[in-house]
Amino acid sequence: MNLDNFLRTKGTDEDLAQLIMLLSKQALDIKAGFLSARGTADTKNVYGETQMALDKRADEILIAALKASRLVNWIATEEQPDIIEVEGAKNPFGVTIDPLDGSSLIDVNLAVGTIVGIYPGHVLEPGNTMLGALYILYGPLTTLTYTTGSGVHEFVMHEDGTFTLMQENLTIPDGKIYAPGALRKDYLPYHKQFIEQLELEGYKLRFSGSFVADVHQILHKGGMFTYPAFAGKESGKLRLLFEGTPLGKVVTEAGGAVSNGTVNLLEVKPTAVSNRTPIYIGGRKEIALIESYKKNAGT
Ligand code: AFP
Repeated sequence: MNLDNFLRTKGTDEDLAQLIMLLSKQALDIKAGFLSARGTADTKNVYGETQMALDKRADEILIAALKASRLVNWIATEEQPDIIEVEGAKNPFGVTIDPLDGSSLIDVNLAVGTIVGIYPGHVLEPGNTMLGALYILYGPLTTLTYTTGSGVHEFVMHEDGTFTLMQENLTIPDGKIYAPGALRKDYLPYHKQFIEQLELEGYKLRFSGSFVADVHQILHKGGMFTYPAFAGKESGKLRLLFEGTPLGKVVTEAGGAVSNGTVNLLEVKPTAVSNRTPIYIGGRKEIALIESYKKNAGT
């Protein structure tokens, strides 16, 4: 079944379904850039990071499509310093977009992806107010995984850019994969204890440098991903709005959990689009374990 029909069959709100379709239709164009827009751009993003040419291209493609469609009122992207307000928007929706997560891996041909969070209004709200979230993963296959709060569903892209259903109602299984970001020498004590416990239990290391690809693997195979707070960077590295909450929503809807080590990440109200956060995402068991270690450490 194609994505359009599936959204209809599921009784998805029409405006929301239109938005998901619009986003899905940009994947082919973005993917074409992997061949044509290689290398770095001569610019830096809000975080002072050098942008890849494809980061910029994906950002431009998505913003242009959203503006032209007028399907959303607010657009926040990791590549833009300010939230964009769309003139004459038909819907009050807000979207957060990481146009190309893991872009440092483009050069070495590893999987990267586009991450989108969809809000009923402005985006500076806790993740649990989201209407839905999705990610498009550009790997050997291009897949789109979305939730609007009734299951997590995965689609595969064909040569003409259309998506058909691969798997309905994905649920995160029990599994023993761990994907730990940051340098071990900088681990805080409670985090070190947590990682050592997973290693004792035989968890296998899988960390690619692309959050969206690593979380996708964990969604299918179980376990957990973390980019923690660490010595010198207590707020962590990943972005709350562009990475943490959208994938947190997907994993939570698939029966998993997401936390900053203390509370459910979806309950955190952002103060700025640039907010960073420590993150633990994956199986409920693993997330409960880190929260208990952190609590016991009194931090
Ligand atoms: P980029 O999109 O700039 O490549 O950042 C990727 C990322 O935010 C996330 O996708 C990775 O999990 C994480 O950074 C990797 O960080 P390290 O390079 O510090 O391992």
